[in-house]
Amino acid sequence: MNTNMANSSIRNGRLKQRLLSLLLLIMAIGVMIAPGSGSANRVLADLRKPNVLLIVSDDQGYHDLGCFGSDEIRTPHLDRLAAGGIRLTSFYVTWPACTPSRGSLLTGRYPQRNGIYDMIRNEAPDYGYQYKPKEYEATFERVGGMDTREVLIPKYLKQAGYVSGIFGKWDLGIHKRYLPLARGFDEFYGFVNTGIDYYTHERYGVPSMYRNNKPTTEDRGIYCTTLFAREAIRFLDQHHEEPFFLYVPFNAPHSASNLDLKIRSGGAQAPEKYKKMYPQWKEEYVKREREGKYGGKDALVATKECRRLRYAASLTCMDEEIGRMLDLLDRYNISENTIVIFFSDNGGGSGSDNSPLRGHKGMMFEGGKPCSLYNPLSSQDSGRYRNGCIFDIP
Ligand SMILES: [Ca+2]
Repeated sequence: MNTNMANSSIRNGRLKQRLLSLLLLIMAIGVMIAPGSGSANRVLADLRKPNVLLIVSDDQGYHDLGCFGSDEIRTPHLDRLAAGGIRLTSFYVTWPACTPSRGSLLTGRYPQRNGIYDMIRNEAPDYGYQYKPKEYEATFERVGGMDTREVLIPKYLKQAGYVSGIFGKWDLGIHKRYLPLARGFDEFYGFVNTGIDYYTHERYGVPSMYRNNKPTTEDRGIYCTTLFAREAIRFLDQHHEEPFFLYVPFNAPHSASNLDLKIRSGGAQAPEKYKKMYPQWKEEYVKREREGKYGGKDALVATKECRRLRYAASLTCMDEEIGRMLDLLDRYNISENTIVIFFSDNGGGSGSDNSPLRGHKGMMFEGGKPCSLYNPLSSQDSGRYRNGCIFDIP
């Protein structure tokens, strides 16, 4: 074993101890206070069950929050969360891309153990191909999903009397047996595939939004970050008097999954209101000078500055919606009893600033490799941590 491999092995060993401690904590809440499971539970029975608000961004760069050093992107509400909680500056996920990272998040298990060790998606649209309807139905994106023997967090929490909701990106299979309601969640509104257009809610032309177990186009045309927050706030209005697990996996600031090269090349999408907050960057498109993977010569593609603008605006919009959720916890006087966790599912993608880490989403370097990805996370924990602490142990 050479030095690099030995270091990698040591890192992986450390990861085993620390990687999913956060998730185990959440699961432990469910197991420890489940009724009828031991004397410790009787002691804990009188304690007020903490709520959990778990917010995940998508392909966000390590450096792209004010509280993580950005002087370019406005994220005042996440900065507020960090100021009142802990910044975990060496937080790791299990994989440098969406699906396996989320599979591990919800099971507390490594990808190679829970079976989701690659993306549940079709690669053909990457080359400009649009499936015919019947053809599409037989693709992996339509038939793949997490093994139904895997037990997800909400199922543990249900034993402890929790109500659970997910509003946003699911990404673990679209058959009914794979959808959130079959995995322990009580409510679901969001998209089932790994990426969509923020306004049409389609993945390369295929509708992807669901309410519970049924596809829906009821909100087509409305910016999806706003929709996911709307549903999360409705859930809080309805369930703030009982213990809840609220999972809000935004797709922001992930690139839009649209076959139109002008949209796709621009990365994320954002409402005009937020783009106007960044007048230093122009939303410009230029003609492509040569044939490329995603389109022919002369097709319009976004400039790097344009991608940065759209990315930043989508992030600030998400931050504002998170602020509304945090405000609501205060209004219902449950902030002190709610664990709030925020992090990105993997390293930064298009338009992001992943410094000072090397590499980005999809890479095996610190900026993107499995088991060694740094991600921003802030946790506000029942008043025990109030000083904006930094926790830098992997
Ligand atoms: Ca991702």
